[in-house]
Amino acid sequence: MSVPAQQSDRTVPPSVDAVIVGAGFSGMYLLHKLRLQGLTAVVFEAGTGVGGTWYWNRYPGARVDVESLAYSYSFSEDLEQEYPWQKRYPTQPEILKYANHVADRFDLRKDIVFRTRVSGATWNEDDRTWLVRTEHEDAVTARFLIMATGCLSAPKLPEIPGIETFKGTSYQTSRWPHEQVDFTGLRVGIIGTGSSGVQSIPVIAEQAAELTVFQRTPSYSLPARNRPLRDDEVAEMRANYRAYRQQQKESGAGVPVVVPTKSALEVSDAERDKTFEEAWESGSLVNLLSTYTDLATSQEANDTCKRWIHRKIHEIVRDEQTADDLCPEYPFGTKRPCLDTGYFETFNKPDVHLVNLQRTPLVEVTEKGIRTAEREYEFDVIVYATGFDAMTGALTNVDIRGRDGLSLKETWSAGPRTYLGIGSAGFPNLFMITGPGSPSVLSNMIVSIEQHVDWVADAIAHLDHRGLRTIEPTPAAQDEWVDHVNLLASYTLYPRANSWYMGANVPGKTRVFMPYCGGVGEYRKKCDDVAAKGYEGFSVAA
Ligand code: NA7
Repeated sequence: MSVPAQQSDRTVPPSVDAVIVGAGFSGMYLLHKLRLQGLTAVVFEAGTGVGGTWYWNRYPGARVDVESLAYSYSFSEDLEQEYPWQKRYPTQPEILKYANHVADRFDLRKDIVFRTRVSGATWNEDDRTWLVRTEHEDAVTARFLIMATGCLSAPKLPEIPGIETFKGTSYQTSRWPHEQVDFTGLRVGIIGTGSSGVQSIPVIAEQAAELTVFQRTPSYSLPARNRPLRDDEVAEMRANYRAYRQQQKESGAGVPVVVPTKSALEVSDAERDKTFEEAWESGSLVNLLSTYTDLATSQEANDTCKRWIHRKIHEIVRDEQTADDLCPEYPFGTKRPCLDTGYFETFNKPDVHLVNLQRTPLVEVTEKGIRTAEREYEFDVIVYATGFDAMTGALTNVDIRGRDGLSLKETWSAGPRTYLGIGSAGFPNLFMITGPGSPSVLSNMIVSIEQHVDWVADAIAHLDHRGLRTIEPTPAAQDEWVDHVNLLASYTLYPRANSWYMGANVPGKTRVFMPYCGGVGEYRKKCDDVAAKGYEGFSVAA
């Protein structure tokens, strides 16, 4: 693995065609794609290396839950054919290695300015450019501003008093140190049981003398059944990659599955149990989510799956009360389900304890540890696995000012408003990669990223070929799209859970379902159709 560039000479060009914010999987592919189109671009990246999510989330056990052969770029057949994925579900270091490989292979680093956070951007109507500012006082003029900032990149600490008073060591999963953290012999408390908690808890429990898990909402989780990839399956995928990529593009979640044809309510209990068991054994989230046509839309159908998973949890976890506490009540799939390696089993260890915060609420962090309504727990280490200001946080944290000084943050105060999750009215030549209103987090992110990057690059080419200078959603098209996204969500059970999809994990954030839930295949058709009709719904001007 190459060492991420430590730029000694920070070269920031005064003017480029495109400023790209973020050097994760979106930013890297964007840079490559725009360069191929003959455009100049600079990427600003807050970290010291590429990889985005996979650069920051270094917590123990961090792992992707889409299979490596599917969670990888498709834009280069050579890359596809040569990259030696080893595991079905790679760990964070393995994915970061891939990101670094891509950066080297396509010589990306020379146009990436590391350790530099973009602080603001202002649209200048006179010369129709963005003026982009960074925390280091850089100022760059660009025709296009492209936010490749990721959906889960603005971390969220819990809103609990006293965090700063704790005298032990604190870690946040999404800002984990680059050095190895050793928990051996330590008393550890962890707050949060989303994916980051579910993945890290079994690993921390291996080392810690005692681990106490503070759970506000339990997660649905399936065993990942990770394993080394076999040579024959890699060879088969490589031989069929083009057809597979096409299936990904046409699928619901960017991962091809057998499309269900039956309602969960029209089959016998025995048949349903068998189907759920097979999906559970397969170690694939999408397999379980796609067992029946109506798991996402019918409470009754969903309840069958919920009850089945509750049974599984009770089979694994020996202590009855702990098992009860680990069983989620919201509909399966309406908060992001997890893939785990020994998560529920970890609660059978004598030195692992679960505190159900719904019964005994968290009161404060103290000098010594954590106090709940019942008692104080003493720790050497507290781990915050408390998630993100998802989907909008990384966008609204940058002071983006569009036409007439319009603030993106203020415009979105009652929930994000976009057209296709790509642009927002009042913000010309601003593009978002996997923005709210697109399938994004409900899909294999790399499939959605590539689709957006290709679409944005094509839109820029469309303008350039015609001597046009600006593109911006019309308010009418945006309103219609927002209504459509909301309507689709209203047909589902998603709004019934307090999830980060709904912004419900951030106090004060408007509760609205942010991703487009119609599937990546349908969504792609819509985007292609918009482009084919000369960017219908956008005003395009000279
Ligand atoms: P998540 O899934 O948002 O999980 C955060 C967890 O932290 C979740 O269990 C929260 O409970 C909990 N949390 C947050 N604030 C508090 C407070 N104040 N008190 C107690 N508990 C709290 O983030 P992750 O990093 O685990 O995963 C993010 C995504 O990464 C994941 O969905 C995958 O797509 C990969 P809550 O559920 O809000 O009650």
